[in-house]
Amino acid sequence: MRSKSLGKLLNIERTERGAVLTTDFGTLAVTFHAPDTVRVQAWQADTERETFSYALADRPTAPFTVQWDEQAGMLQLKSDELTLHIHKNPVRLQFFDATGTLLNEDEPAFGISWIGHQATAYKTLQPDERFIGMGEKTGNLDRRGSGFSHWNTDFFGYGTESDPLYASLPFYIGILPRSRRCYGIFMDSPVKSHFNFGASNDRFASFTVEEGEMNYYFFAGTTVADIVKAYCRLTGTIPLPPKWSLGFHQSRYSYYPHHEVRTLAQTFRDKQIPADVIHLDIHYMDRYKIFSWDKERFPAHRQLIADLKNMGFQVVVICDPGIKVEEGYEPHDDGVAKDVFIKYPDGTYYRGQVWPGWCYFPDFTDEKARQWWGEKFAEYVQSGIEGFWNDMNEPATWGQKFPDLVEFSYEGQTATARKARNVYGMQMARATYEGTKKLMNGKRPFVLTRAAYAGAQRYTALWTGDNTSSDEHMLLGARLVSSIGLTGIPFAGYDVGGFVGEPSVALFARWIAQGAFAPFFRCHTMINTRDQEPWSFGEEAEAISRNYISLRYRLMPYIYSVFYEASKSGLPVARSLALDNPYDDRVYNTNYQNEYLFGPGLLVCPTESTRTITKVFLPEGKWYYLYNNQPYEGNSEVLVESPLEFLPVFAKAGAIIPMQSLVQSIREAHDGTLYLHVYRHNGSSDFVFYEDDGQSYDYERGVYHRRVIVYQGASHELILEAAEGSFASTFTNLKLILHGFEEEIGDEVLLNGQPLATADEELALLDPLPNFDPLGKPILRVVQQNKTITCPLVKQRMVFKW
Ligand code: NBV
Repeated sequence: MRSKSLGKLLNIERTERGAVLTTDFGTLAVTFHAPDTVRVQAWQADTERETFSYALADRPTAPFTVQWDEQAGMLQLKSDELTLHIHKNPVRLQFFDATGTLLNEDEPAFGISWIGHQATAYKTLQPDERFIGMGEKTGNLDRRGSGFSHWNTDFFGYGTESDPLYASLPFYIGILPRSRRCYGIFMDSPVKSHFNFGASNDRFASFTVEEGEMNYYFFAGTTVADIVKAYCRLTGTIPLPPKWSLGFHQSRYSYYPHHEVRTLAQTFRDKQIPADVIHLDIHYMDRYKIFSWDKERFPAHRQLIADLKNMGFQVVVICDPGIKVEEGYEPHDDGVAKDVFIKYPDGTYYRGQVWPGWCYFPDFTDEKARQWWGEKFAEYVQSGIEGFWNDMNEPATWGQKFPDLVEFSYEGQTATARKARNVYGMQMARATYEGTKKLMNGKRPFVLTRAAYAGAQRYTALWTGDNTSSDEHMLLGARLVSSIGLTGIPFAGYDVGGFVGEPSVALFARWIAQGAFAPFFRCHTMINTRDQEPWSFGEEAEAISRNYISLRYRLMPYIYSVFYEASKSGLPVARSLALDNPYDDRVYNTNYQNEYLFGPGLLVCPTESTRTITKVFLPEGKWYYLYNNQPYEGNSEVLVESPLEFLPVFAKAGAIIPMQSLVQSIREAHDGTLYLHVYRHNGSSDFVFYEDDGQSYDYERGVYHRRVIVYQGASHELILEAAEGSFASTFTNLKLILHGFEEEIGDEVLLNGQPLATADEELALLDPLPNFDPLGKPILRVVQQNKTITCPLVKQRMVFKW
């Protein structure tokens, strides 16, 4: 069998915003989806065409026009942001931006080719071209020279180069350092796919779908952020999560019986280590049967959950998709009666083995089954549970050989596992989200998933599965979460401390510090491992854990605002440095590739537990070492001390970081003061501060408090624009903390023209640790010296000038 590519143009049919081109081998359709987005589809006469995609968010686009210009050898389609050249013989594509700069082109010889039913788009590899994204993929930040497959896989104890893992997010961003341009490509097919970024070849980057239509979206944008946003316009953004889910989560496989759980909760409170969530893994169930409780281990689960709530804890329960084949077990009997399980082509139910034994599997690609699944959560919801952890949804079965011929409804179109597998987990998360949302009377559910496909962000957060307790995995986790963020899922995290194996004291302490700056922050570990709570590794690790978890809680106004931004635009919470500095080689240096911005203002530099001095890369601009305000010029590589008690973190000059007083859980009231940290710079910066009740959907009706904060460095002005929305802020006082000015600000500043006294204050973001070193090792200076201004916080515009 030989490969064959799209052939000579035979016929062009003009469509509303594109064209359908028939060639002597295969058909191509191009459609402008938005001014910066072109959809490309290619098929052969016997290809099964797509009629819908689970990835798309169906957001309408504003009207726009596409110019059509047909010439002898070429057809040109042009919007304000993107120009497409379609060469006629053979049919090949070139994409240009608004300035006429080439962004991407088909490999001239291969274009879109088929080998049998397998379709591949070949793109000319450009000199120095880099590739980022691809979601939950191991390896380096720059994907050049690597290849990946998308096939959701339960990979216990995966390695730092293993592929594929649990989630399929087939979207990447091409970076062209020579022309300083970038573009994005999302191949929207859940069928098993393969991406090659110049692996084992120096000629092309390619993406392959094993069968069905070649279907991809091309995005043009001036910045990487534009491209991520364009991808999220297409595939959707997160709903605002319940605020408690941004707190600290403690998990293990598994906490039981009930008194263990109570002791766990009480220990957090006794030790004054903030926490909001306890996860119950599979042992809470009666012999692993979903929607049941083990009555011996949890004889009064409703009481337990209510008591935990009174202590400020939410309970998240694990939910596996397998329904035990057992007559008399309600979900089994009801599922059979309602016919919601996936089947073999002969109409008999598929059975696979997982925790409960032989199981049937709900067909989450069927509306009826999603509905059925969603309703099954009634008991959990009545018990007070608001968080649902979807595991094993690749789907995973013992033997890991899910038969290809098993059939799924696929919204009435019938598809085998070859097509449905990669969307199964996402549709489980959707069924869980939609079902529990309906049951929760206007409260926001929290859903966490292991398996995902593009667009899953609309329903769920994601964690990176069964990692391992090692420094490499800790650093990989930072990279995975940044990469998942680039592909539309901002709410992501890893098992802090590692799932498989046991961390050293130092590794645990370091990991928890890093995890405090992960969008989803949870400690979790495997069955039969040693305890892995913040106090399980001795006093020093406990003090470090307390410090970093507390810092996260104090940062909550900032973190929640950053999540708000993610919910609006799709911008990640943990932002690879490639987002703002795509053309700087140092970003991709393997020594620096784990660094990221947590929100717009904090630079986090993950480093091994054993490294007491770390070389970090500081991008363009100016940076302040978080703990003591020490300024650093950016565009530099610097050595910083990194003893365990200090993870290197820097605030960006111009950063505006709202903080609050320390609380032990999200629902505990803070002291009413908004601590607004502003880091000196000469330029202009802004931040959107956002608040709402943190738990309902009332914000959709305007019940929120949103205010733009602008800092004009050159004119020494800080402007809090008038607050929008009908939510009354929980903050009534404002304390401005001006970093980097020292004595330059006098005794007074002006607020709306009226003088206001300043103060000189010392501030510590971390508590000093007891000195654990018998030799009295030097501890870094952790105290910042700042100018502060305190005043009532009002809704009206507030202009500070100094
Ligand atoms: O439910 C047990 C585990 C869970 O703790 C883990 O987080 C999942 O990734 N689960 C996998 C089942 C298999 C464990 C070997």
